[in-house]
Amino acid sequence: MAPPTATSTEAQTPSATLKDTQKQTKPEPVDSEPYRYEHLRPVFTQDKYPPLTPFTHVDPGHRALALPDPRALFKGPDVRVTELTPVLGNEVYGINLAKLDAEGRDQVALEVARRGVVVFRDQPDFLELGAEGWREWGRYFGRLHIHPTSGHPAGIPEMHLVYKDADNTFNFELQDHVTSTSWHSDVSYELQPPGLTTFFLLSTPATGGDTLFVSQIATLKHLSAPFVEFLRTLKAVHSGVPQAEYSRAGRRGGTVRREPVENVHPVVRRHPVTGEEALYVNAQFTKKIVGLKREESDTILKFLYDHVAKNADSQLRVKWSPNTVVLWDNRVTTHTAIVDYTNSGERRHGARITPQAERPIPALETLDLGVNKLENWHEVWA
Ligand SMILES: O=C(O)CCC(=O)C(=O)O
Ligand SMILES: [Fe+2]
Repeated sequence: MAPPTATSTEAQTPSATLKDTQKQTKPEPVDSEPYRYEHLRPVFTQDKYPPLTPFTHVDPGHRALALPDPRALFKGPDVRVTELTPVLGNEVYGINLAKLDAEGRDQVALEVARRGVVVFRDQPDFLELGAEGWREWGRYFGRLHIHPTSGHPAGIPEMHLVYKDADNTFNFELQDHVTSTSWHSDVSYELQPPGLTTFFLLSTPATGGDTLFVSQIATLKHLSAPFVEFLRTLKAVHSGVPQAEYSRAGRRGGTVRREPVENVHPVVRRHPVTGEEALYVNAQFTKKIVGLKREESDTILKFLYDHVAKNADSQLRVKWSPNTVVLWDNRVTTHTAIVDYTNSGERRHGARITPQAERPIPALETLDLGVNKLENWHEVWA
């Protein structure tokens, strides 16, 4: 028997789809209140800074190792710690970051090194610290980095901002890309890139705007022993040039505060405190494996970037809620923003404090990073 057919009336006037209904009922974003963090919106001053100079980094995580219990802070009676995935990330309730003494901060540094990412909930005091408090917090963990191109709040150049609302986008320009995903380790082009990094949202969309992390210790562990052995022998160029050119082209406020640099880092680095080995290349800043032919370098880097992007079993997606402060270790993780809240017109306003750490330590002790760091890689690349 033939299946029942729709009547001609039904065929001509289909009922409204769910999408149509949502179009009619979706509320307009309302932002009538004065914005509480107006003074922390990004400015793009034309200040100029000299090149960064080398310094000796002493990692506070080392000091925690000398304590009778290096994790005592996380075992307090009111503290709740949840491992968010087996390989990466803890969520912590019951510790007030703004009130920690030196021993507490040292233990935080060690915990972030151990777990890659630590999500501290309920931190209203931290959000209210203000410029001096945030600087003092960051300086405890290393020399504060001033970003060469990004926006910062007026008078606080040590604070890198991400900002998006219905009318403005700084740092999240999708342009002609099919996704906002852009895996990176922050400013890895510096000779001494960041270690423990602090990030918090001053304004959080109701849903969306999560941050995605990957453990580069875990991604490395997924690779075969002979391949890892080969990777340990390699070093790669990380470049700040495209980022500076992007600004010089008139975008993101057109700011280039410091001339861009390129530095060579080991493809596999060793964490100075935990001793763990981590893959240290990222799609945003790593340009070339030194000494390989262009096609060899491109193929290996593409494989590694795909591996990182696809490895859900090494990833963690952090959902933001108001008063959350997230600390990550840029030496052993990479991350990407997720810009999926564009239709709501909601504001997302994030602030990062970025202490620099040691020059990356090669996992292979004998790997020579070179005095002439760039080894004419441009000649090969051009
Ligand atoms: O907005 C985010 O979720 C991450 C932004 C980011 O990558 C950064 O500030 O380092
Ligand atoms: Fe970042």
